[in-house]
Amino acid sequence: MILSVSGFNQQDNSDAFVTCFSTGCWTWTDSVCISFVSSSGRKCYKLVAITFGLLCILQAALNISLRLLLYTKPTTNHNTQLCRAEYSHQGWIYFNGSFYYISSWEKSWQDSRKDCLQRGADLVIISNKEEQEFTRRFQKHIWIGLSDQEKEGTWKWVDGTPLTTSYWGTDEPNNYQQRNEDCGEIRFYNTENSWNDLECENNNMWICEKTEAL
Ligand SMILES: [Ca+2]
Ligand SMILES: [Ca+2]
Ligand SMILES: [Ca+2]
Repeated sequence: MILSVSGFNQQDNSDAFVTCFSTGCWTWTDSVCISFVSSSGRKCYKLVAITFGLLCILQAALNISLRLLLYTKPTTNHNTQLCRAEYSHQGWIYFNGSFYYISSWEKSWQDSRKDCLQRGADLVIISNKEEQEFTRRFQKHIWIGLSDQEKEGTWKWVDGTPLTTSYWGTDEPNNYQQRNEDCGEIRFYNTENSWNDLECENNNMWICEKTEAL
């Protein structure tokens, strides 16, 4: 007897084939299920596998695209704007990559520095001409983060870096009248070379600087 099931042909010499209509499969007489896949079924499986693979690739491409879209500068810019707004609200001025806090009263150089440190900043370090111009615009005598307290005549910024480009006023620094002038201030604010060395115990206004770290 020959059985034909969905394209499957089988010679059954022992008459051992029986059907199992309840489960929709074919079984041998010992109840072992015959597993077979028709040629049209194989094609169907291949099509499903290829479609699934393509869907996976599309999903991966979509995920990568979304990540690239989310990791963009607008988010950073948004955070930067929020940060600037917050600092501005607290009285800081933003200029060229740093926030500056201008005091409204006077203290010694050391106490001024202490105030800056408590604000998470330090006395201003003047790194270029633009920053030098910025510090002059307040038209006040202002402590800056410069001193030669460690070694007379060797001027250093508060972060320990040596002074390279300077804006000393005429004949400054001079330890005027043999005074121990070890701290730097903006004094001659009407000229570009506005710096003076002064005794650190004098009271001045001061500028704190906090570098923008975003
Ligand atoms: Ca600076
Ligand atoms: Ca000195
Ligand atoms: Ca001086």
